[in-house]
Amino acid sequence: MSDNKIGVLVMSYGTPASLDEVESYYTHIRRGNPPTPEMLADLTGRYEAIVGGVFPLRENTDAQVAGLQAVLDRNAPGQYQCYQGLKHAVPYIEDGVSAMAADGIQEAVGIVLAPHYSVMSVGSYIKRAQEAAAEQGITMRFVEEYHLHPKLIAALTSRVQAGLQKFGAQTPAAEIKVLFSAHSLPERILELKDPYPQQLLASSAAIAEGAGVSNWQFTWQSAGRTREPWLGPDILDTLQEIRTEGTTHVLIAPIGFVSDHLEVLYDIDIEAKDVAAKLDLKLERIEMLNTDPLYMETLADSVQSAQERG
Ligand code: FEC
Repeated sequence: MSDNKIGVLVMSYGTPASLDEVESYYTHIRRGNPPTPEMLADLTGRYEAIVGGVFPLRENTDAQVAGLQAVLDRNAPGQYQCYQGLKHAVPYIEDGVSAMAADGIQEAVGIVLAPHYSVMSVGSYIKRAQEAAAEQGITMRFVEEYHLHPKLIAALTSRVQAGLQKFGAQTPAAEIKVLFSAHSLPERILELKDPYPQQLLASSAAIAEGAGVSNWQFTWQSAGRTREPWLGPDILDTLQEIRTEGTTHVLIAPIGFVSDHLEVLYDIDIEAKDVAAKLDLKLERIEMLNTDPLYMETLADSVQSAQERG
């Protein structure tokens, strides 16, 4: 079908299709090591707690891929064809590359639905896609990051502004602490001079400036349950700390994520809210990007620039 179309491999984390698949999904995340029964029960419980076991990430990823395709079709009719490749669920990254090959695609651009680069996150998606593309004889280029794309920053800035309104007109913005957050990673990324922490701080600063917010800080969330140390401070400790310092209102902006999924709907909306309630801290969260038109344009611009750069 190709007619020299350029493939676009849109990569995302992946989620189980049903509660029955949580164990195999968790085993995949743990690089083939099955979780203990306690770990499995804990994760299953978290999925059950968010909207009764429905897995919103799958639908959101589908909608984001369709949204990106629509913008590419508008910008460059007939030139690009999107494919999905997931890190921990079907269709895996390798399946997406095989689908491109089956359609006769010879050239492709890869992009991850995560704006900040770490060798352990985006870098690992790219490595798998690159290896699969080499096997299939597809030439691939990659978007490594888009954390300061002006349209992404504009979309997040307006979400922070809307989030501040959630506390009501009687709460002055200066009384609200904005906590930007992202998925923690093992501390050893620091030895690798990984750009991830700096990129997250750069996005946070740009959004805070755009929204006119001076009372903000950055914190980590959702650290994995492994033996090695993960980047901190963790959001649950940060909530405690800012409360001790006198903060009464907090707006969480999970800018490392682009979708409603477990790490937001459970880790923020249930776990962090519960801690905040015990601390008598009013907590709100910004809306996630999902298919925000500015986010879709950020992805399309990034794909087209990578292709044009060659
Ligand atoms: O909604 C869903 O079904 C999926 C939610 C989800 C997202 C997500 C994003 C990231 N992760 C990243 C790194 C790690 C590392 C480990 C790890 C573990 C888990 C577990 C679950 C999980 N992650 Fe995830 N992650 C999501 C879900 N993640 C479930 C396993 C249980 C747990 O620890 O909570 C540790 C692996 C190990 O054991 O060695 C590392 C990074 C991101 C953000 C970038 C991206 O989206 O790729 C980085 C969404």
